[in-house]
Amino acid sequence: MQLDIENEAAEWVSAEVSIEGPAVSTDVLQHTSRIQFVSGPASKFSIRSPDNSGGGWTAQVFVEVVVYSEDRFGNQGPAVAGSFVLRTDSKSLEVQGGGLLEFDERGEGRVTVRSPHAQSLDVWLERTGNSNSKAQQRALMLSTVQSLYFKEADPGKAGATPSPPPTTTKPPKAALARLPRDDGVRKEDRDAAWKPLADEVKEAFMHAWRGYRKYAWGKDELQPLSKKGRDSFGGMGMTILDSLSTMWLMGLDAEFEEAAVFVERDLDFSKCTEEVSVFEVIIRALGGLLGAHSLTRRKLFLERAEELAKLLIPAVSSSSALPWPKWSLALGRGTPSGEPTILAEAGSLQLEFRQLSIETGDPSYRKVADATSAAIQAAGVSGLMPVYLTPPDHNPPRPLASKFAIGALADSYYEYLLKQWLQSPGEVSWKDRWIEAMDEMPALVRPKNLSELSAGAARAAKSPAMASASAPPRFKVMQMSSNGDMVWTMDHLSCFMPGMLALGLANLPDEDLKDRNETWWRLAEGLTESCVGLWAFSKSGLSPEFATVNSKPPFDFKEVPPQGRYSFLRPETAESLFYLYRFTGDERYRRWGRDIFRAIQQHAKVDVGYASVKNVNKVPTEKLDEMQSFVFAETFKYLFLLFSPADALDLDKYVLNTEGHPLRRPER
Ligand code: DMJ
Repeated sequence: MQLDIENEAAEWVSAEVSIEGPAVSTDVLQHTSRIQFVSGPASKFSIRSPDNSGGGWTAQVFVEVVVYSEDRFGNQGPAVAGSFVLRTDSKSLEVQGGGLLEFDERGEGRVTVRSPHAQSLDVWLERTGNSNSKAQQRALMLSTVQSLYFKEADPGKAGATPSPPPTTTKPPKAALARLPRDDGVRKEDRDAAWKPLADEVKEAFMHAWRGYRKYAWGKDELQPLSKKGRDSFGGMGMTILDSLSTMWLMGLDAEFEEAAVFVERDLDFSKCTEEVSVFEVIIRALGGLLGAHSLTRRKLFLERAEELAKLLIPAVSSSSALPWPKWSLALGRGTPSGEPTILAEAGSLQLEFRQLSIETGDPSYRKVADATSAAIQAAGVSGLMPVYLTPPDHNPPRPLASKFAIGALADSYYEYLLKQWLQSPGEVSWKDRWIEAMDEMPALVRPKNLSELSAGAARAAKSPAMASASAPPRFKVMQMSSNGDMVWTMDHLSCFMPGMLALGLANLPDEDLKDRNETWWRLAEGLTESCVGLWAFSKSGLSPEFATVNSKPPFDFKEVPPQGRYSFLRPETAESLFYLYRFTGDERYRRWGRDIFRAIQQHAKVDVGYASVKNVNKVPTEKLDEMQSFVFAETFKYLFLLFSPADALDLDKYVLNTEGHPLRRPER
């Protein structure tokens, strides 16, 4: 007979076992025993020091870094075989004794360090000896990496009460339940430590901007290898329009004013004869102008936005009210193509047109947007939608047999359901439709059983140690073909989803949250890790466009097929890191953002900007002669915001369109 008894902590428990015969007269064998549950092998390390209670360590002072080993339940002390060194990414940190750590029987190892100046840096453990593979070392590094903060000596601040992690919006309850161990670092000190990186992102933006300004001013995009401009959107200076809100948020005043002069004097839609993507013009150009208006309240931007919207109205007013895919703004026509309508394109004009009505008081823009939403609804599918609908001149609109996805072709349709509600909180039907879709989302997600996960997590959240033991699985989000088969690929485009979920969780009323809170939060956390994984596991550290996923647990990434190897330096992971950091204050998200930024700096930077990359798994990277305007609008903006204090952009006051342009929300 074998008894399986599990216990979640290393402790003594009494167990009573009685074995009885079938008849009452039979002897009873009864045995009571105390059983000790011991810790398993060390699976985690935490780095602490008694000296950092006042918020960061003081520069120029020797501090002893104590590294504790923990078992998978968070119990300190399992013996650790072998010896380790403490590594750091800081060139200036003095680490005594080469950082060699030896763990005693209590699972503690010590090393003394000193920083000559204020800085934020990472430390991690590395096993000494050469019996460890690179993959093992990397896994150890990823599981042990910790950020340390050194601040300038400031006696006035010593002993100050640590403030809670930065949040401006009601944080998701489940997120708060799992906040990382409070490291006692004050919010201001954390932000100060990340400021140099925020400045580096700003400089990266400026590097690209200088290239665009010098070689492509007034053109839609810069070709950073040939140092020429190209007009991919009819020649409206798209990069300028798409960069406005980023420049304002970064405080690039002179550059912003020069761009404003372009908007006032040189922006000329009558030159745009070529048929261009209606969707892109709406989210980039109209969104860019509206974002600039929301941030500055300058009439100029609203007037030019209104002028553009008027030219776009016929393009989004087909007989079915679904938008035309391409349109000539100057000629006021589009060539009928018979191509299906893309769900994301039909569902991503509403925020911009409705914002125009809010700002101008003219209801006609909202009418157009609502008609398109009604046309999508008239297709008769709710929740998850197929990615294609009938072409715009087909009546009534119908869904076409096509895949279900959250990434390419679908993404911002879901995003705009939630965001229309944030823009107009009185209109709860948007929120309800978003919830309905999100409730169906697990069909595309693996591992599948989210409700079991949330039960485990609820148990885990009772103690911080247990919470850390139940890190969410690295969820993947795939696609499903029209016949219900899984398509085992994950798009980088779907990486906006964790941020969207977090934004929803932070804003949904309690009655909607219920059991969704824990489940969705874990989904957001686990998906974010997978998105970071898409970047981290390529040779260059840049994310491919998509990767295939193994169809069996643990559903790891499998490979990057040749068609998915390129990188446009897309923003979605940085976007989610920004939201997740904002709502949790968990520094992991900033560290991951830093890795992304470093990969961009190292492998995409060229003389006059940042180039798309042909194959993320080939180093040195071969560059492509293009720089998408969303790198200015989103990639650099989200990274900048991730490393900046929360007041750089108040999410209670603004909702960002799908191109990252902040639109003013109503006062609450
Ligand atoms: C951007 O134009 C927008 O974020 C859009 O929603 C999706 N594609 C790009 C960025 O990848």
